[in-house]
Amino acid sequence: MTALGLFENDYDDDGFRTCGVTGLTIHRTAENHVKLFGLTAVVAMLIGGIFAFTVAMTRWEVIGLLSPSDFYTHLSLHAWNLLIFWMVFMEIAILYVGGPMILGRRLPITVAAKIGYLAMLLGAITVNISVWTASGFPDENAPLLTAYAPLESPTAFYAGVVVFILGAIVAALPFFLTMWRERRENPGKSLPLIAFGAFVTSIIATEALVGGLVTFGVALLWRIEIIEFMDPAWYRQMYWTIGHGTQQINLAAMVTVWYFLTHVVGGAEVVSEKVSRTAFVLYLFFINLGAAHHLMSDPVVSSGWRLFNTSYAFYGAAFASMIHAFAIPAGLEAGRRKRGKGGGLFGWLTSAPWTNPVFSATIFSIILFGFVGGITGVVMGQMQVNMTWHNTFATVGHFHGTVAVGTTLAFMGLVFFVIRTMFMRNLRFGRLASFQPYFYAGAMGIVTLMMMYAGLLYGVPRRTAEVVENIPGTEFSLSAAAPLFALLGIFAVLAILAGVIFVFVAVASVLFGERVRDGDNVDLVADGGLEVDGKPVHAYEMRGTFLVCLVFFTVFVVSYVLNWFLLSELWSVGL
Ligand code: HEM
Ligand SMILES: [Cu+2]
Repeated sequence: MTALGLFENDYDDDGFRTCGVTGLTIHRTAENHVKLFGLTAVVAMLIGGIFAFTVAMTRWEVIGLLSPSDFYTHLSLHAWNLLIFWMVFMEIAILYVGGPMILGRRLPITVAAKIGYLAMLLGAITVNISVWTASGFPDENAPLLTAYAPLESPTAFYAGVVVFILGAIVAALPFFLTMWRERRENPGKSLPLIAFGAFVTSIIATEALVGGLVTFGVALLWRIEIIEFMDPAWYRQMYWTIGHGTQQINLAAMVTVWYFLTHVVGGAEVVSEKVSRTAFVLYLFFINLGAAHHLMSDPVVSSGWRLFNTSYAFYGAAFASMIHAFAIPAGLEAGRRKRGKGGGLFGWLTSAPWTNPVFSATIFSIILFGFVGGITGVVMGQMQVNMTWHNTFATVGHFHGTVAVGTTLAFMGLVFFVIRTMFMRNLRFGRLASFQPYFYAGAMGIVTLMMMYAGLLYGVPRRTAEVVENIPGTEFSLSAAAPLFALLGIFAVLAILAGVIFVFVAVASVLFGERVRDGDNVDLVADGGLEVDGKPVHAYEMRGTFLVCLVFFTVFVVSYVLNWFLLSELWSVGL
């Protein structure tokens, strides 16, 4: 990699440089590790994306690419590579940005970062190989994302997961040490918002990873028969500490990236730091309780427990998301008006740098996460509606709304940003790069909606290779859903093509992009600059955002009502 010049930047004698775009003081150690984890994440995305193709072409039954047993192998690899490896490698990179880079410090104990990295890599490779080579029933099954006991998967699979989780914990240690040193050296100073967001993310991550270590550690012992009996209810409850917990890492990391990138490339300012910080604290206390939404049809937990966790406790987290949903566009509107880029109701938006893929990817992430993933999550996370959504394709639609358009787009924007400001390369195929977020957001947005409609309108189940043509042994026909699957298939191909373009542009730019010196990439900076004087930011109008929020709430209410209506029609509950 040194030969390719991937780790060469101009640092001073102490290993620091000042970034011409963000103004941050960056140390070589932090920067090199961000690059390493970021690049690896892109490779994981490529692998997961290949399986997106085979999985989608199977569910589009006209094509019917894979046999049912191969389908599970491919679906498992799709989920583990994208939801776990692509996201977690990126998230470690985000911790190093949010900690040492934002605070202008070096990355301490780099040996932990390297050991952690190697363990994560080893774990990820082991999981991939063990799932790919699993021989099948009875004790070598492809695990899907959940690997629910008592269904047995290969021993190496559990071991690989344990090693991966351990690696992620070790890789997070340098971040924690950075925070600890920062607090010790500057006891009275509050952390910048981005560092604060990264810190909250890291605590949520630790809970999830430790939970996962217990779950998969015990599962491994059970698989090698040191423990004789595995209680499926215990497993399910424990599993969701990581299964859902990793989604909360994704969420908190993504929101942190939103604040960061809208500021740097869009000129957003945080209107009220207190309010935004409070929202992060709410995540810290409430968001993990939302994991209970995965156990709503489990007989072992009481209705009171389910209701408390998925309604009352979960509202704490939903409320926090509403705060961010207002604060980020408001910060963008006020910040841009302050820079003289306002004008009318939406001038701050129309004048924004829409051809910059870092900006457009971030904004599409915010919009699609909010309108598609967020609303559906709150709707289906609530007990009654969940009973009818449960295990339908609509669930898959919901989480592609959150992770496949929401988080993935934000992280794609971040990768472009890292290429421009840390690899110091101009993007190759600039026009294609500008077009990529539009293409991916549009195509994947439609895929997500089709998934949702297939579940909501026809009750199509998830995780089965064949439904439209044939549900063995039943009279229940889902053939009416076939047109939706045709649309799903076509747009899935387009979305995957957009993913290919992303990987292609990213890799081509890192390897063959024109090298730039610091200062030559300032075109990225929001017009009007990062530092401007003027009235305090909250003194500027935010009426555009207000209108957008009203639209958001209207969609919310309509979705809510429609869900109750459509699903009760579908299942004829109580008749
Ligand atoms: C072009 C992009 C993508 C397409 C076309 C796609 C398509 C699909 C399809 C058709 C399923 C199968 C659902 C079923 O039969 O139950 C699926 C499952 C899944 N996808 Fe994707 N997906 C894409 C991107 C992503 C991304 C970016 C992520 C995560 C970051 C992701 C995470 C998952 C997960 C976790 C599952 C469920 C696995 C399970 O049930 O255990 N997908 N996807
Ligand atoms: Cu969840």
